[in-house]
Amino acid sequence: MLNYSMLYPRESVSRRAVSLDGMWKFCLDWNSDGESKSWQEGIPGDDMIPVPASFQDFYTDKDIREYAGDLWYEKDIFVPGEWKGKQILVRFGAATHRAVVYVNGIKAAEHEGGFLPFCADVTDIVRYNAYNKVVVKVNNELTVTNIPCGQTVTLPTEKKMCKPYFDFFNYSGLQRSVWLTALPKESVFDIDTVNELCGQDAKVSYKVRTTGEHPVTVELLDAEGNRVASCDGKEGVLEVKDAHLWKVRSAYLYRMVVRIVDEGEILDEYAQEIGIRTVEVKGTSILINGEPVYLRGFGKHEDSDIVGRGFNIGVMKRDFELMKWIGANSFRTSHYPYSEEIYQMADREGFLIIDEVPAVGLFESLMNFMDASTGKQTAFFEKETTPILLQAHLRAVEEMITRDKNHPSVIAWSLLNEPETTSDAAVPYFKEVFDRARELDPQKRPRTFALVMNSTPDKCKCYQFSDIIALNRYYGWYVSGGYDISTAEVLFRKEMDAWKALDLNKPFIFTEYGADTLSSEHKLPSVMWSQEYQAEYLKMNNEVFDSYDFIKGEQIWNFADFQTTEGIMRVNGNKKGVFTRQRQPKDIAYKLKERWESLPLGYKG
Ligand code: EVA
Repeated sequence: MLNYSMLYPRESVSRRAVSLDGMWKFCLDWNSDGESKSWQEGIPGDDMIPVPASFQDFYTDKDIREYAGDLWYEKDIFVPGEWKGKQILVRFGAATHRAVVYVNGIKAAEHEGGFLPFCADVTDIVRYNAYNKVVVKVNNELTVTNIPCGQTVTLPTEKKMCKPYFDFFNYSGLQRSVWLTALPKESVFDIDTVNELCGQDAKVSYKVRTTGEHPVTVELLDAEGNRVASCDGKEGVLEVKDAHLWKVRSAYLYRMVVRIVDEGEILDEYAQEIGIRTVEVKGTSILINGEPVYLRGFGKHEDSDIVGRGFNIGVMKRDFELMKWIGANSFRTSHYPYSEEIYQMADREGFLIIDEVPAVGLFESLMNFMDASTGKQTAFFEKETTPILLQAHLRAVEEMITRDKNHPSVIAWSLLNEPETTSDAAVPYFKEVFDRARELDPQKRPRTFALVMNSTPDKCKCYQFSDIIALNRYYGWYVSGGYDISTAEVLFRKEMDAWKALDLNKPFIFTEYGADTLSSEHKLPSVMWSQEYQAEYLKMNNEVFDSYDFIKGEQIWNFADFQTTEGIMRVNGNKKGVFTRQRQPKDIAYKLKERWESLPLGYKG
């Protein structure tokens, strides 16, 4: 059980939230001895850096961009005197990949895992009506005992270097917003909601956890602010007459107001938006509100120029505008849970999210995208350290589901990306992860994981855990690319026929397919890497998708070009974007728009 609340910071009659975003003092710890020099009391130098942002792309020195180790941040924060008697928290949207927080030199929190929020309870540490020094030691090294997996090596220069088992740059630092919050001593800690449709009406069952014993009341307000239902108690049912459903690309949000009351006095009030919708997998269909949907959209990244993986509110807005323009209805948060603001936007815009935990790189290879196509096996789950990895993985699943369970946009959990699945040792590991997700999710949403190329119907030992089978397939790129694309199609159909023969009676979706394409390259006739080839690749893949009625979605890899580790397979990053990294369309964007706008929502339903 988590010992801090995952609720997004919001103000109310009883709550205060002050943004700590902005410039923070910053320094690197080249000798890993910051603590012995008492940096927890204040860090040296006068460099400053923006938060939220990845630290890497601001500097001109390659040693800094590639730095692996501890990064130190510092900020003086003012705690108002009126907050005395409240619970005071410093809340980090994320610290990649692990952090220790000190306030006024005293250790206040420690967190492992780089893509989910945590709080430091500083109630007993802070001085009121005064400035307090927050120092954060973030570490960005990769290991096989935490997700995402990779190695950290020492070079002949004695500098450390991260070697990811995954295909995105190891951006790190304080990449999401930081808040200073004040909560009443007795506060709302967690909220569960479950929707049920009954004809025109709906029932929203809820469960509220608080930190005390006073009674709870709950109100549901419609989009105009009218009260449409209410209920007393920590558990209850809100009966909504003529419910306005949250639908795909046609969202409707209610406001759920939870109060802790003491004889008319409000001890705490927390309001969050919810959407009334159901999600279910039935046979080969994915049903939202009982109606079939065909997913069209993207695998994405949080990635942009200069700020790297740092949450960028402008890029978020642009991305949603592009997704609407192109006729997408969904995306996967490959390969880690995204910033909370992105889910809030998806809730408002009616996009469907497959929410992915950062379990990527569970396949021992520095070029897994290549090696998996060759059938390489790595016995990843047979390591001595696997039990430690599993604990970190389960913890991330718990944090993700607790954080995201009330978003109407979240329709499925992706519990791993491209793990090794061909050895028996993977099976018990998967079972624990999938069981835990089911247990934690009050809405019992479908669970899935993205199957790598070598997880074929004859070799994969884990697909049975998935409620939706999600395939990452690169026929025509890593397998038989270019003029050989007709071979790729034959192999692709052969694999799909084998899946069909298993008669799993489950929906299949493609969570990845794509071809690297340089926005500068045109060639007639096509060659690989040209925009013309990206179009041929798309056409072949679409024809295969359209030939199987159990295929219920396509999420192309990737929404935009993104940064990776440098290497012979990557041209200053992965270029499979439908849009450039600057969010301008490649030619293929127009073809996708044409296709996606012509596909009915319930295609093959
Ligand atoms: C690729 N293939 O090769 C992608 C990777 C991605 O970027 C994969 O899941 O199989 C991975 O991360 O372009």
